[in-house]
Amino acid sequence: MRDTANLRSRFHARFGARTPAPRAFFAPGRVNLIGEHTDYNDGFVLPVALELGITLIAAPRDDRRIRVYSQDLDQTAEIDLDRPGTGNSGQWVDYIEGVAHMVDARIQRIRGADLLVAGDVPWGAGLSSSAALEIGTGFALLSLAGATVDRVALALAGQAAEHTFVGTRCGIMDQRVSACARAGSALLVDCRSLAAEAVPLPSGPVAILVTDTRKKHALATSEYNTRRAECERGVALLQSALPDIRALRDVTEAAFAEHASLLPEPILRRVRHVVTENARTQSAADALRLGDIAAVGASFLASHRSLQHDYEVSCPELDALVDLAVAQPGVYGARMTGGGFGGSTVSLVDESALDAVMAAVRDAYQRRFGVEPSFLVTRGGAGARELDG
Ligand code: GAF
Repeated sequence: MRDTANLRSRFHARFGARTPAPRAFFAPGRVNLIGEHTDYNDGFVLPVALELGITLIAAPRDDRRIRVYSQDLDQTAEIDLDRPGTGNSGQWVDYIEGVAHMVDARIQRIRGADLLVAGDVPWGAGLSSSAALEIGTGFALLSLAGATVDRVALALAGQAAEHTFVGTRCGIMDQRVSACARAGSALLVDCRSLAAEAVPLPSGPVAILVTDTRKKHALATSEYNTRRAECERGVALLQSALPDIRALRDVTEAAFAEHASLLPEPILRRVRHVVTENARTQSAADALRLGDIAAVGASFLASHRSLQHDYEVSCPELDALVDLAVAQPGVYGARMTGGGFGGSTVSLVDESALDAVMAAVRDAYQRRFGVEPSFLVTRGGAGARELDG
């Protein structure tokens, strides 16, 4: 249970007592099971929301100012909704400023608020603390304005904030799952139509183990935007033979094999990753529906190799965690999760083997990199919501 009583008293200490009492909101981080770097190619993704995320204590104001206190950083910031924000300060407040302006401009005019934010999802671990901050803030501001939150519109506002106020041309996956996840399920999202289906996670003795390299994801923004541009270049080159394609989502594995000669390196490998990852994601979702965990696990490892060699977004720490995990008895598969260049891996592990797997991975990783990885197990959390007092 989140200690909202404690957070409320910290809110009072910072902003003064309020009547009516401030409200508490929560939005989760995520771990992606499979479908990496497919979202901005109009493809498929299969993320799971974590039980961890960002909690906000929020009270409305009579003006259009947002005052926000980050408990984790012990920093305060102020935003004026009537002044165009610029963002791109490289600070946490960019996410808040961005989503507040985007919600205000695109969904509904909102009023000012005093906010306290506190997170329990680690920053820089590739688990979407930033999307949780965007979605939690947007959800709180819309709720204070009396709106019934349109969760897909909120996810799009969060994505737009990240493009304009942060400078990452991200896809929709992180915001979509933080806004819309169902507890105990993965969310299969078609990132073109934005339609989503909750796919129940195995109820049997299989755990989703997240392992943090403790290497903060470096190069993430610049390399991320480069990959996205490479995919767009791939589409433009393939359109000379396939004029009807709009995105790499439209390229089948057969069409890719037929027209691969149109693509120079490294575009060829970038496109191959996206085309094969899209196919893997859909078959992994089918396997998950059937409870075929061995097949899901096999697709994890194929995904990782493709991200490692074709998309080139892995790093030695992520590769080591994957190789160490899949060498252990009871592990069905492992892969890097999220944007890459650091962050975390996700593994499917027999519950009875969990302790032994974590001990073996911890020891070997620490010997090699001089730092202990950290672990968490998720059963799939729910999307953004208001918390009871
Ligand atoms: C980051 C982005 F924010 C997502 O949109 C997605 O592209 C992911 O990297 C890679 O799959 O988390």
